[in-house]
Amino acid sequence: MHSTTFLTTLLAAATSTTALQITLYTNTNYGGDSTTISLISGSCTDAGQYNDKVSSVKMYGASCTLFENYGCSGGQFKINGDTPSLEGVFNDKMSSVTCY
Ligand SMILES: [Ca+2]
Repeated sequence: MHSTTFLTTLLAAATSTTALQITLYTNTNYGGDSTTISLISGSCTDAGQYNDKVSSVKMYGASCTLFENYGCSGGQFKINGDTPSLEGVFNDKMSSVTCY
């Protein structure tokens, strides 16, 4: 009985950590075209049609690392909250992302 309760608790915790979403914007200050993508915690997600176009990001509590190339490789930039402008650091560079 104890082990069943423990497993249920673990599953609930695992499910909650996968509920990550971020919104990518093609302009600064959350302007231009945008897309909200769902992410699995710790997995790599490619930017698709937003490749090399992202200028601001909303995080909804997630912490993310942006990558310069597909497959979470190349240069990295870590963001821990909503970021109204990537200019001067990672503007129009993001090709993939990992969040926690
Ligand atoms: Ca890129």
